[in-house]
Amino acid sequence: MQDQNDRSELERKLIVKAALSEMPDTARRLFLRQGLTLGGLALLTGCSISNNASVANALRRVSKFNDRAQAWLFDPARLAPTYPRSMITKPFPFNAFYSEAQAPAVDGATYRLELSGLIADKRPWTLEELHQLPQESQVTRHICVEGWSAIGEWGGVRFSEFLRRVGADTSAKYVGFKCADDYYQSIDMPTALHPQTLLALTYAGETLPRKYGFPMKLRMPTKLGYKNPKHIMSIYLTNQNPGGYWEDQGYNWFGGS
Ligand SMILES: Nc1nc2c(c(=O)[nH]1)N[C@H]1C(S)=C(S)[C@@H](COP(=O)(O)O)O[C@H]1N2
Ligand SMILES: [Mo]
Repeated sequence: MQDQNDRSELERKLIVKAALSEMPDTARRLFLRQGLTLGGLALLTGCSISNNASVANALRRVSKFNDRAQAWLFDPARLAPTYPRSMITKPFPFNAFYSEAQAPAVDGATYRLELSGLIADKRPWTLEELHQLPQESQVTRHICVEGWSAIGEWGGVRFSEFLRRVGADTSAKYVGFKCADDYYQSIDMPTALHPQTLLALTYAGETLPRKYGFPMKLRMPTKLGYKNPKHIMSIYLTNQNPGGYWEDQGYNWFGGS
């Protein structure tokens, strides 16, 4: 069996670097201060790091640990920064796992938002009904892990208010989302209830354009771009983590920004 001591200095550095990149800023600073070593990573994850499979496993554990650390560090009362309208990025970038022309075209007239899981009133919602709820707007920064960020203006219904109206069991751990494309997402309940988490129906004061998620997206300035599902068709509450499109390919699940 290859011992961690047999690894080259370069290899050790690369593994530690990969582990660090899985950690949120706060945890990273803490581990850097304590001098994270390969041995430290083994201790932290309780995994041996003797071969490539065990290294992958250790990194997955760091990501899970990262979820717990981020959830622990998440302050439900702390607001993400907001910006003046003059700072809005124009044009606001489009991003998806396909090109802009392939964005799903949802028919707003027949649209019904489906609700399921731990929710008392599962009656589906028309777009018109969602527009009749109290609306608010925010100018916040969207940060994509692909290396860009942009400031935009979204308007819509405070998600906590929507959850209250439908009799959601807010002791449930997760809120899951299914989209009109093959995208799916899920978030933790504290983020769902955060005051800046919006069921967004507009962009820049206009009906949410198709490319940005018509008829409705979830906008959370406290989370990275990929956590913000566009074209939401159904919402469900559950205690089983539903995962997410990118998370199930290795991205960190909590995805705080
Ligand atoms: N339905 C759906 N939602 C999605 C995605 C997607 O491919 N499909 N991509 C995510 C990613 S990675 C980003 S950065 C943002 C991009 O949103 P935008 O087009 O409004 O900039 O949408 C997120 N939500
Ligand atoms: Mo993204």
